[in-house]
Parts: sequence; structure tokens; C-alpha cells
Amino acid sequence: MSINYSEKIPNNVNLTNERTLQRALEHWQPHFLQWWHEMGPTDFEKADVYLRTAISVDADGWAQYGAVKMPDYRWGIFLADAVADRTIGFGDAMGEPVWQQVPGEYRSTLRRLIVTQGDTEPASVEQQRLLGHSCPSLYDLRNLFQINVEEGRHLWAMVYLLHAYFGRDGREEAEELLARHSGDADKPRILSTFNEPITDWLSLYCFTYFTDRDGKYQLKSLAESAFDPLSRTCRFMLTEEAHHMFVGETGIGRVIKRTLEVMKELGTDDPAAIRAQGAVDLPLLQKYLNFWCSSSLDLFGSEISSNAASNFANGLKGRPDESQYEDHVLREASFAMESPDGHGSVRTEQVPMLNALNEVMRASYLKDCEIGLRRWNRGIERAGHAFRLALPSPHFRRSIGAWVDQPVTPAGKIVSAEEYAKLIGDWIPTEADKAFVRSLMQKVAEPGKMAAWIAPPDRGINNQPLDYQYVKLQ
Ligand code: BYC
Ligand code: FE
Ligand code: FE
Repeated sequence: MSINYSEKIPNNVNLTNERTLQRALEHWQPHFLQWWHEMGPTDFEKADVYLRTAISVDADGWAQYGAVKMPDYRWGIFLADAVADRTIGFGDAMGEPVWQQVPGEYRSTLRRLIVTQGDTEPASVEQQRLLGHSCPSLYDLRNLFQINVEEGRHLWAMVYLLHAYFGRDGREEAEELLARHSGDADKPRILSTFNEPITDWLSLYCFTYFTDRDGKYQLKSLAESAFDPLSRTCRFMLTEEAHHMFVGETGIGRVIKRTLEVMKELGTDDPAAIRAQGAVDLPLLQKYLNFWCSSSLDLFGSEISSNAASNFANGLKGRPDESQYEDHVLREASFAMESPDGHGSVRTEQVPMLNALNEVMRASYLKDCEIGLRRWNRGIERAGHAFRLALPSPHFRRSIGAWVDQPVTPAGKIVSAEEYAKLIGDWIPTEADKAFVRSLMQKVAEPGKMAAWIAPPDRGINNQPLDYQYVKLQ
């Protein structure tokens, strides 16, 4: 079904034929716009931004590019096409037809999953709202705003489900999604990572690399859901998500490229010398990777989770790419789970696979995270340096699950609490590190120009040249 843009709310769900739902969403729309105006990138409302807008949900050619002022972006409701005769792909009801309505017994659980997903989207916009003032280039500024408007659309995606399938409770939750705010003392966002400030672009690249990638994995697992409207919504969100992770991977890659240039110019890998030259030394970058990776690992929930088990058994949430597995019921399977034994060592015990699904998903996520690291390390190796970037151990600095507050090093070694406290500043950014990174964050807004701490990208957006005016600031 094509997307109807002549309506107040662009959509491909035939909203005109559902007047009550349409009216309810049109009532929420100004609340969303007010939230965007107050909590989004407020100081850039007059800027013309070279944005892509979805015009269909086909895999190829779904987007159109053009100059848009962000408050005029056409946020809408786009579901991927229905799969004919789709059946439930996992869990105890495997093989039965998928649901077009919410079964009463799963109503509150499904609502909770949708609200949790929905909460992250506006949270990220709030976290990133001041970054425009310190952009390293217009190209990067445009990418930031592209991500921001799409995260706004992802909120619409979840709000549509809440309004369409959860009645009054759903409408109340939709209002609450605009009332909680990232980092707010009284009404914070639901998940931990989404309350961390993002005030520099190094953090933005790490966030889009690690945290948007959690989004990819969570969306993939919800795309498997037996609740078909949720599945279709998430499938289309995933096509938008790829660009967010691209910004993270290429952003970090460009920082490294510039650092290697400076190391070559100076003939040294001394961090102080590199910083004096206005670039990010590789050990500092490693600290940012450690911080955002460990925080994002918490987003998969506890290692052993009865929530995950029942969500899977009931068909609400599968594993990412469920079709890659043979066993889709998992009643007989078990998993060798590592946990701290309380005496400074690791204990491995067999647990039912159903209860280990958060950990299974975390492991596939980490494998995906490794791909970028390999690419970055190849660049470092080619430049003739022995330094290698690495992902921190999944047991490092965890705030959720079996490893919570365990003194584990990024290499995965359990140490004493004293040693951990002494060394943590070597592993995650210190106040001094953050102050240095902030000192680099000076706005560069001339077409084609780049800040000195980052290399230019290999190519522009949508075949435009690098010196294209991606944002016209007013
Ligand atoms: N922080 O059994 P447990 C994205 C709560 S990112 C705070 O361990 P479960 C995006 C949990 O809610 C993708 N609380 O875990 C990226 C539960 O509370 P209740 C977001 C946490 O339930 C960038 C309790 O602890 N999508 O899209 O198996 C930019 C025990 O739970 C945390 C989703 O997360 C935490 N880190 O799994 C923009 C998908 N972790 O319910 C967007 C929907 C756990 O007992 N959410 N808790 O009060 C879910 O599937 C699950 O809620 C979780 C947790 C995977 C998050
Ligand atoms: Fe999103
Ligand atoms: Fe995203």
C-alpha cells in the first residue's frame, strides 16, 4: 500500500477509514509537535535540512531527499507490507496464525514491551538536543538531524500501536511517552542508557554504534512477534535504523583516520602530543567505547530472565533472525551460563535455554559489534601501529543482571574492589578526559569544512558532493 501524504498524518494504514483512531492520533499530534519544539533540537527550527522522507515501504527506493525544516518533517505511520498467511514462528503456539488483535492474556505484557521500545526513541532525541551547536561539519549536522527526525517517527510507530490496539490505556501511555524525559530526576526515561547525557560527538558516534545497534537487535526480535502489527511496524523501522549505525561506524572510523594522520605527522603515539595537536588519542577512544558498550549491554536485561522466557514461549518476542535456528520451541534446550561465584571466580551452570534468551541475544549483538572493530583495527595495523581497539568484557561495569557491581576489568578479570576503584579512570572517561573532548567540540559550519579532530567521510549523502550545503542555517 502506498503512503498517503495528503492527510494530516501521512500513513499507509488507511487511517481515513478509521475515524475514531484518526481523531485520537490527530489529538496527540500537536502534543508531539510541542514536545519536539521544547525537547528536540530547538535552536535549529528555521534551518533547511537535507532530509530523507519515506515515500513507500519497498526495500528499494523508499526514500526521497530534499530541504525540510525539521518542525515541518512529515512524521507518519508506515508498516511493512503484510506477509500473506503468516504463522507464528516460535514458542508454544508455533505454526498457528499470527494475531491481528492483542490477546487479552498478553495485553499488559505487550503494552509494556511497546512502551519500553517507544520510550527510547524520544529519549535519544532529548539526549542529543544540544549537539547541533558543536557539529564538526554540515554533513554531520545533517546526519544528526536525520537520526533525530527518524527517532521521532519511531515514537509515532509505537504510539500508533498504543492508540490502535490498547484503547484508553494506550492513549494514556502515549501521553506519558512525552512526559518522561531523559535524565529527569522525577520522571526519567525507562532504560538506563537513555538517561546518560550525550554532550559531545564522540559519545554520539559511540551511542549510534552501540545503542542504536541494541535497537536493531530489539527490533529484529520484535519483528518476529506473533502480534502482526508490531512485527510489520518493526520491520519498516529496521530499514531506517541502518543509517543510524552507519553514522556511528563511519564516525568512529573517521576519528581514527584523523588520529592516525596526526600520529604520522608527529611521528609519535604519545597521547599528550596527540591531544596537544587537537586529535583524539586511541586510548581515549577506547575509554569511550568501554563506556557506551558496557552501558548498552545492560539494555538486553538480566542474564537469567523469566520475562524473556515467557515472552518467547508466548510468541511475543522471538530471537533476532529466528529463521537461522532449528529449534524454535526451546523446551528441551539448555545454555551454559557464566556467573560470578562470589569468591573471585566464574562459575558455569546449565540453565534452561528459555531463561537465557537475553544472554543469547547479547552474544549475537556482540558478534555484530566486533565487525566494526575489526575494520578499525585493520586501519591501525596498516598504519604500522601495535595498538588495537577491543570490546570490553560483557562482565565489565554492568548495572543489570548477574554481573551487577562486580569488579571486573575490561579484559574480563575479576579484581578486588579497591583495585577496580583505583583503575576505573583508566577504563572509562574521567572528568579531565571529558573536558578535553569538550574542548575539541567547536562548531564547523562552512560547506565542505571539517573539524580538525575528524577526517572527512568518503562520500556525501545521496550522491551529493561533500561541500554540498546539507544544512542551511538561518
Ligand atoms: N535499564 O528480566 P529483566 C532503541 C528492567 S534501543 C533499566 O532483566 P527483560 C533505540 C526491565 O524493564 C531498543 N531497567 O529483563 C536505540 C524489568 O522491569 P519490569 C529498545 C531495566 O524484561 C537508540 C526488570 O528490569 N527496545 O530502540 O527480559 C536510539 C527485569 O527485567 C534495564 C527494547 O528494549 C535497563 N537497562 O528485558 C533510539 C525492547 N534492563 O518489567 C532507540 C522492549 C532491564 O519488571 N523491551 N530492566 O518493571 C524489552 O524487550 C525488555 O523490557 C528489555 C528487558 C530487553 C529492556
Ligand atoms: Fe529508533
Ligand atoms: Fe536509531
